[in-house]
Amino acid sequence: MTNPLFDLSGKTALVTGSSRGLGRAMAEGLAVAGARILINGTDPLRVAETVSQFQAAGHAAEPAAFDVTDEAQIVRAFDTFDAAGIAVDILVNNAGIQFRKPMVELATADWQRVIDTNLTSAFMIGREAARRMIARGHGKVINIGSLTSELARATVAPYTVAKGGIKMLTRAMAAEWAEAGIQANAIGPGYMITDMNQALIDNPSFDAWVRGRTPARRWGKPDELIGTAVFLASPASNYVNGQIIYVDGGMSSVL
Ligand code: GCO
Repeated sequence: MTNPLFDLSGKTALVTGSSRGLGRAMAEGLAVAGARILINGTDPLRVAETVSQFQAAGHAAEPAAFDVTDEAQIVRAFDTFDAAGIAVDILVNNAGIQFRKPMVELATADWQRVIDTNLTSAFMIGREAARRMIARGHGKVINIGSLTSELARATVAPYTVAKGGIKMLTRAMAAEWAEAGIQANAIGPGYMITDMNQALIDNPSFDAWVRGRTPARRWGKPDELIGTAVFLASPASNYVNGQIIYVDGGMSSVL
């Protein structure tokens, strides 16, 4: 018996970057809680394969393949949702890339690509979703930040800046949209076991640093974000706004 506070039955969630990694884990968790998932990625074939896997698992899922950095594709995607009678009740701005290089060696184009993918996309997609959520008087926006929303690490400046921006964009969304019944919040994952981090996990000294620097003494697993995602997507968080919840084993809380 699902507690109605955490029940997403009848809701539709758009999760960007949900064909793999953290986005896929959160999408699966929202589906288990009852939501229909719009699976997003840039590769239509990979999106279709993910949709098939979700449906085979008994989850309601539809494809929503578009490039989160392309404003025209975002607008077209939401127009398609409108035409199909699909209301996005929950938006999870998860899509993101990493690019590790010292700033003095960093090309501006690489800087911009990370900012566009990890931050500007959340603004553009959030704007399209909010225009419709405001009209309906309710909605949930969950932006995916990072430990680096709070703390900087050398060689990941554009990622850090983008994720710091995600924290403040979340507050800006709360400032403008809360009175319309929209709750905008963020999740700040710590060092999680993902493809993006595999090179770090495989590096013995970096692996030891993460384990030593994290009170939980381990890397996080993608499915450990599900509880926070379901909470922020559900009625349980109807009076929570502008917050970022760190799911990081305690790393951001200690020296
Ligand atoms: C890095 C990592 C981090 C993690 C995560 C930490 O190079 O330091 O990629 O950025 O992915 O974002 O919260």
